[in-house]
Amino acid sequence: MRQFFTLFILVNCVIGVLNYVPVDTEAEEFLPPPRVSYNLGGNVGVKGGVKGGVKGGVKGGVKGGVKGRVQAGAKPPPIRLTNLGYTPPYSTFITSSGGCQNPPTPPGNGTVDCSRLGICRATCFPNYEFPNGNSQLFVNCMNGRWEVQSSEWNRLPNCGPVCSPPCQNDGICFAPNQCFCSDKFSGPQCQYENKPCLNYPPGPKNARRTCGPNTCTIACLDGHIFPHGNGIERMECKDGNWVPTNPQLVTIPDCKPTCNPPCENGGICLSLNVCHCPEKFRGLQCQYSVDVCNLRNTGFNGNYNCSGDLVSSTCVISCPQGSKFNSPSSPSYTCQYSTGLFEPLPLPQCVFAERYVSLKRNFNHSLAYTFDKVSDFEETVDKGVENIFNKVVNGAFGYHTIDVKLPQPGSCFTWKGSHYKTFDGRVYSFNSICSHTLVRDNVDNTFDIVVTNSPECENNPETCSRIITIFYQGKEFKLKRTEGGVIFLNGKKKAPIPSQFPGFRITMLAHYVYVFLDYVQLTLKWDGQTVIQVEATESLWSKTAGLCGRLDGIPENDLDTKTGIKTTAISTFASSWQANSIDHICEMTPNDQHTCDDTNVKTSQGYQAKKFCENILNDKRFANCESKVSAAILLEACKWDYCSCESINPIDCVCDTLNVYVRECSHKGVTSLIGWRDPNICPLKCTGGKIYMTCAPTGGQETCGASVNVVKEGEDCEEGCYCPLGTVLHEGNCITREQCPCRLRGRDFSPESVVPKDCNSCKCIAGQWTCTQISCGSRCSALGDPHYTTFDGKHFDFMGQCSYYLVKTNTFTIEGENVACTGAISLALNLPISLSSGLPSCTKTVTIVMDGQRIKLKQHQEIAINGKEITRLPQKIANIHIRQVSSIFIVVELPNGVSVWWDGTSRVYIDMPATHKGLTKGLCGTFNENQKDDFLTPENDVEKSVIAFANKWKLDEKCNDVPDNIKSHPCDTNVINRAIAEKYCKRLKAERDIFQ
Ligand SMILES: [Ca+2]
Ligand SMILES: [Ca+2]
Repeated sequence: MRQFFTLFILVNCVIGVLNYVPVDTEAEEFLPPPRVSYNLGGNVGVKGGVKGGVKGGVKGGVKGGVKGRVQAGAKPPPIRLTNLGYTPPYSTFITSSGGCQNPPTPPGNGTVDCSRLGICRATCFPNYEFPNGNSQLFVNCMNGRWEVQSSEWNRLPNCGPVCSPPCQNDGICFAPNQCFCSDKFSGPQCQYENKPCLNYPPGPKNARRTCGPNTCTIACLDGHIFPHGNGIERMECKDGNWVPTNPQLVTIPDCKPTCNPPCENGGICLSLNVCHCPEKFRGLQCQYSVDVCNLRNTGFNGNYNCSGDLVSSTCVISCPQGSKFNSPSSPSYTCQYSTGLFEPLPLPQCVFAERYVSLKRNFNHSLAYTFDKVSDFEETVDKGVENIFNKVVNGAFGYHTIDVKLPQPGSCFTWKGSHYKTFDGRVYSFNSICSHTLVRDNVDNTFDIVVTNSPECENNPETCSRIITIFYQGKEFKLKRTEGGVIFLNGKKKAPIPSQFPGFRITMLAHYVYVFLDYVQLTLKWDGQTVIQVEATESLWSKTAGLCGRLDGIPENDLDTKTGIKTTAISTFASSWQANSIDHICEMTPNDQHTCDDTNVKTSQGYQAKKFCENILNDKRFANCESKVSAAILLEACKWDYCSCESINPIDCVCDTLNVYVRECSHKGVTSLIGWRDPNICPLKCTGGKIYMTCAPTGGQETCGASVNVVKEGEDCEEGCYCPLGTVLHEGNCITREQCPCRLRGRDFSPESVVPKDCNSCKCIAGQWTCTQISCGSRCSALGDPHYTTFDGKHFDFMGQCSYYLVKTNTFTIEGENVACTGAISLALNLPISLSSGLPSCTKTVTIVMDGQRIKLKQHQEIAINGKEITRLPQKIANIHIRQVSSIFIVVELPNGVSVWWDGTSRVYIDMPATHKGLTKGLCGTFNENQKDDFLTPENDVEKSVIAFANKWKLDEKCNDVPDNIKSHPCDTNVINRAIAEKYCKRLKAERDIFQ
């Protein structure tokens, strides 16, 4: 850095010296003999002077000052990059045609060369420019005076350094591409807040998260809102933590789907426009009472057996034994909830020989009514519809059953590369090397999940795994296993796990990969090998298709082919769901030939398999499962595993089938058998100090970093290998929290490392940076056309044209003198004529009063101390140091640590140390980390309006207050400029990602 800086300055001086050399005289206007150009070091001996002066100054400055201050907050020592006391080489100048005796004074950081016609050209050094953004200006000699062409400048302004990209957050561009940051910010462009938020906040479900370094916007996806009704919320980084800007929120909740029209009668909006109705209501919005289609209300007096869904109910009617219809009957009668009418009409009636009464009973999901003959009445037992049904039929009694299939969640599996269990409980097996649609949304086509066996499956079942492709929201995601572990592809690009996209989350729990398709409420769990579990909520009821079948409570339709044909042939069904791509068609017919031979012959392998599987599936450890899921459905799959097993111990081959059995039971709510594994049966081997647990530790596996945890509460029970209590996971091993390294901007730091951060220091303790909490100083600025930023960061514009207290304390004051931005200042700021004609005001001088000393900083860096002009810098008076800190800025350092930066034109910055908290008033506000009281007046009232506040801080009562009619923002009074202003200003405000 030091070398670079020295070199840089030398290069600039060399450029200046080169310009000094007279050039070829043959060309036209600009080449008077002798042609000379003047550089800044005019009064310094060319060789030795440049070397000694510049080098020495820069050295000290860079080491202790500029660099040190930028990084660690030290104060800049005196450096003099330029010599503004110009002594022109008169002897070489030829009197110009306008009557000027001397050449014009060259600008700071620039040169001048002249033609014989009395026209001179001022050129800025590279990486410098004039205040109007040009790098050249022309100067004419008129009536013995030099005038800057097409301007009101009465002398050449200095060239200022250019920082590109520009300094942010009130950083001062004090040398080319060198920003001097205030205490609160750091980075090359002062773009980093000093206590940055190291990770982005977790994104809620069904939301899109957009983050900059200091703010995040969280917008619900279309058709979703936050529970409190908004569709968008913001978070900001406050002292390293993400905090919602909405004061009513502590965290940002998940976005909930909306239903339009809304669900009625207590129905819950389950997913976009899907209502989940209470038991007594039907209809897409739960708007109808279930009684609307109660056949009993029609007065029908016989047996009926109804089934239906949210939209309609269809009943088959019959007459109890000993009675008959009074007119011909239809096979079934259907009632739409929207009309409440059974059709066809009319319904017949039963004609009874004897008198019957009816009894009504309620069951879990169905209703059953019995007609009992009065004399034969007996108490029936609530054991479900079937028992009652049999009893009443056998006893020649009447019945009513209403069997309504209300939406329910479901769980589908595939495992061992050949077994499948549908949502509705069908289990079947086949082998295929082709890709198949495991499950898809057959109604809205929102997703499609395709599975393929990896090439190893054919010859090496040990390393067989599935390749999963998910088509969702116009994107393709792929999951597959490689030697290095599971990889996740977003399109063609490898993406990390965990990751989160709108409506899509992926994470790992132990060795399981979890994929959440939040938008359609589908969860996919993969053990990284062949076990895949697909969990669908009620919102996918009647919508799914593929090898998982249609989730509708009807197992009989689960083997329907893609074109809807009923079949019992697994190979026909499976081949219909082959997922062929345009460029690859798989022509193999799925093989559903069972691996076992005849089961009936006692010596056969099939017989052995049956015995083994019945035994293991009926083991007492699974006893609690039997009531929810019959083990019998997995018998054939287990036999298949046994007969194709190449391991010495057949139990090794049926572990996945047992795992599926337990997971299905767990999905149905049986949690008591989650810890089914033991050292003899299907143990999980753990490495890296991990131990087997049936559920992840609360909140998921802790890791060293504050990892992006995309698992929500209730989604985190997964068996596997986890770090024991008191340890955390780091690169595959369990270590104590104290051993964790810390990360900062992509780099690891070992425990106990210390890094400086602004005026504080941070130490790596247990994987977290712990920073000292020294409060830091702050910077107030008054820039050009009147933009003010207070110490507490409040921005305001004020057009007053008097002198005002920028800072007033009990021990010193800093005053700013504002004038109309006309003439030189206006031009310096490159203001359009339309503006400079009236409204804006600019700082013209800054005056610091302390300990009886009065230091006035004026235009062109002229300085007066107690009314006396000074010509040389640095100066020291009553412990107040005044020095040139760069080619542009003068800084005044007060003994109490306050420093004032002035650019000699219109920009003033005031750095206030933390020791002055609570002590300041004036246009720079009350420095107390509270913006709300920044408009404090001398009378200790807090004003609401800028003008009322600022007018009260003027020094001279006689100076006119800003009239009320200037209250409006210039963009409001000049609407034609608004769009272009916003375009340019947006660049300054553009947020940059600190992790990019
Ligand atoms: Ca089904
Ligand atoms: Ca304040």
